[in-house]
Amino acid sequence: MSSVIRRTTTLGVSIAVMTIVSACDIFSPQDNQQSTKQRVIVEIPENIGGANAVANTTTNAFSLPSASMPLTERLNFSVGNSFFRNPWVTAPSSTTARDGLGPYFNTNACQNCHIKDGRGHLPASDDDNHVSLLVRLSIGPSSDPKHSVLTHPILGEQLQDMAIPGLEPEAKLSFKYQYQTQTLSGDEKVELRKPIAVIENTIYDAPLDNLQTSVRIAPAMIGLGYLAALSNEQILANADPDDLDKDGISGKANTVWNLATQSQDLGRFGWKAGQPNLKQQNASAFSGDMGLTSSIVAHDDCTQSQTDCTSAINGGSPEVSDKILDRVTFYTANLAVPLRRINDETTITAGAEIFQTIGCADCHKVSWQTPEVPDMPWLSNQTIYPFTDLLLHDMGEGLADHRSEFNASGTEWRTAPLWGIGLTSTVNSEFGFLHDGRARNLTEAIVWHGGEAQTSQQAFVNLPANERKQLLAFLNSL
Ligand code: HEC
Ligand code: HEC
Ligand SMILES: [Ca+2]
Ligand SMILES: [Ca+2]
Ligand SMILES: [Ca+2]
Repeated sequence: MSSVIRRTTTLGVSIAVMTIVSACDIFSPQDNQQSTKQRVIVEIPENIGGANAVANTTTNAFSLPSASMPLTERLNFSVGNSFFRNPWVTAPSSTTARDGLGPYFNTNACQNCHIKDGRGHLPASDDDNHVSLLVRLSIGPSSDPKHSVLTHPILGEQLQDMAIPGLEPEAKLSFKYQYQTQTLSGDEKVELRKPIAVIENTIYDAPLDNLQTSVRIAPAMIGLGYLAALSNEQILANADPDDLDKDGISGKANTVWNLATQSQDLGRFGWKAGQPNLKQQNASAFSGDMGLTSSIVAHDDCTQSQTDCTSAINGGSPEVSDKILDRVTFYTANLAVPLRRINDETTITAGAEIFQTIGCADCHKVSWQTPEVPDMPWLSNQTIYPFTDLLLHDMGEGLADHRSEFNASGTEWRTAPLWGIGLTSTVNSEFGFLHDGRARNLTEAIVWHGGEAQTSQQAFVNLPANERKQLLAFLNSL
């Protein structure tokens, strides 16, 4: 251990801060108390996206291809981009490669939700639309390993509030909010809002008594090929479902159904890690969000009761060819991570240290090494800084959606990656943080943390105001 600096926070707790020379400096916690847990503080470089990072601070910051991708692959990327960006149309149509939208759908292009390859948001006002999010539905957990939930008998697994001409959409969706105020040290007041989905005018008199809903905004698309490349073993190495090391953090992997292999697999994509890989995630988006079938998900979100839906004309079987699904999947694996912007090094470095000292990095795992990636060698052997362990954590009652998804309970969420988060408002002026976009800024997002993150959240709330600013400056540099 090269140097150990002891300092005292306002919590009155002594925290050991270590400057690191090598990765083998790992220190195992001697004490069960999280407040005295000793953590290795790593230095975080400007390049958090390995050999494929890009230097861009414009509204296109999330839309650039992996920098080391060979020129010969650029065409695949741009074909994928066009099927991600351009609208799909209703069948029958002369543009047979992109028809078959609906019968029920949320919107007609991936990009309408993943705005500029970034995230979605809640409606900014009553007049604004709610296109860049979706509402998952269920009536209970499923005991069948093949199904994430017990689906609603009439409305299926997702609410689609759009329909092709001649059909009525499943319902009318709007939001109301519950507000509360939290006070941080220095008497800083933070107003928190929680969205509640209001579902009205449901078709086929669908009963809503046992309905469970989960509102989710579209997440940003950067660095996903790297996260897909990590091996299940790498991810499981950080899991501690029974918190055997008693540090208060019990990350667990979701176990989901892999449709291609017809077997259980580790979940890694989506806010509850409900999807095992990018191809299945994308096929599910085509089907659930846009009503487009593929070889992986060969059905729309039509239930047997929705006879209008089952009898509507389709755009071929499947509607999305394997070639297009593959190109879109290639695209989603190759959106580059932007370099950090370190404009005030002292402040940002101090913030990076606080981030690790108060336990944020216990879940937002700072760095990973990608293994060999045979089909995309430019993603191989890279040190990346996504700030996620890709595991599920109990985040407490405040963030709970009370809806399970495979092994993820109603209070569990996958640690959200934080790379690129400082460019969120540059990419799109409308945005929200956390799964349902409730947080209007990073402070709100952190204050919502509860459950396993409670100790860390409390430390944030109690930090002197200038240290909170340093932490936020660090997050904004990502
Ligand atoms: C209606 C809005 C919407 C549309 C349209 C949409 N998405 Fe998404 N996307 C989401 C939401 C919400 C999530 C998170 C889902 C979850 O939590 O299960 C998501 C998650 C993803 C993820 C996983 C990201 C991660 O970090 O885990 C990928 C990849 C993705 N979408 C690709 C696509 C593709 C490809 C399309 C078009 C075929 C598409 N999406 C269309 C809303 C949308
Ligand atoms: C116990 C694990 C855990 C700890 C500790 C933790 N987080 Fe998180 N963090 C999560 C999870 C899980 C989410 C996603 C929650 C959700 O969307 O409901 C998240 C979400 C976030 C988000 C929003 C990301 C987005 O894309 O919208 C930010 C910002 C964030 N965390 C920062 C922090 C900071 C700063 C700390 C330390 C004060 C911290 N987190 C501590 C697990 C953790
Ligand atoms: Ca269709
Ligand atoms: Ca539906
Ligand atoms: Ca633990």
